[in-house]
Amino acid sequence: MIFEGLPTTPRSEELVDKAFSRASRAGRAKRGHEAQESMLRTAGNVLSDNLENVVVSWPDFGFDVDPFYYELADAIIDVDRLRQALSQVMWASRQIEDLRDEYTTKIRNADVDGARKHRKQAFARMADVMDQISDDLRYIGDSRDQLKILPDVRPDEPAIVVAGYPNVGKSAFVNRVTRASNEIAEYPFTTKGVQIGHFERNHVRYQIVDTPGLLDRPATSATTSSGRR
Ligand SMILES: Nc1nc2c(ncn2[C@@H]2O[C@H](COP(=O)(O)OP(=O)(O)OP(=O)(O)O)[C@@H](O)[C@H]2O)c(=O)[nH]1
Ligand SMILES: [Mg+2]
Repeated sequence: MIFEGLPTTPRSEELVDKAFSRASRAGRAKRGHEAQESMLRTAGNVLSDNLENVVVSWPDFGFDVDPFYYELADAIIDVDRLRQALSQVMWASRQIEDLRDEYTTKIRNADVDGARKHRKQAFARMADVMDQISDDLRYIGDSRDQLKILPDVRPDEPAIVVAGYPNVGKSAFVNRVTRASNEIAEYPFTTKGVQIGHFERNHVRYQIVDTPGLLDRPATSATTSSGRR
């Protein structure tokens, strides 16, 4: 499934902590200008690399995402908002690289005291960029957590959806025609999520989808019903 392998998304503060602590370790190994430059490059690289990794771990919604998964994702999260967040994070990654390069030059052209001031100013500006994308990173992380658990439906294979009233034997039927062992019980609302099984007939692979029982009333009253036939 296209969203299955998405890695966890770091938070802004988490990345800033990681970048600045790596930077101070790098700085301790050196003296004077070299220490400041090394700190700056380390922090800049950690931030820009991690941000870029967040963005490239996602498929391109314009090209790589099948319309089925695009619509499914859009029913759960706001795909436009997600794409905006991803482009903001890419922007931030570039912005931090620019700051790294701009301040590297400044450090090289300054005296030792000035070099330290420039490095501090660069860190403050990087932290500011990270602050500006903290909501975007959070939105990307939440989206990832929700999309990652979508069922593995192949848009190019025929699918049969078994839907109906609770406790009528949907799961029992799906288990009989596939090798699935979905939970079967003598009370309603046994099946909670969507389960996918497969069978083959005349060399065609079919997907068969077991679903939770449906009632023609809202789910809130369904879950409070007594559960006896
Ligand atoms: N007599 C009889 N009982 C069946 C048959 N199929 C299923 N059952 C029983 O009906 C009960 C419900 O079966 P499930 O397969 O869990 O029903 P379901 O539609 O998946 O139920 P939910 O997931 O809760 O909506 C179980 O006790 C099954 O053993 C059948 O063909 N005949
Ligand atoms: Mg069931």
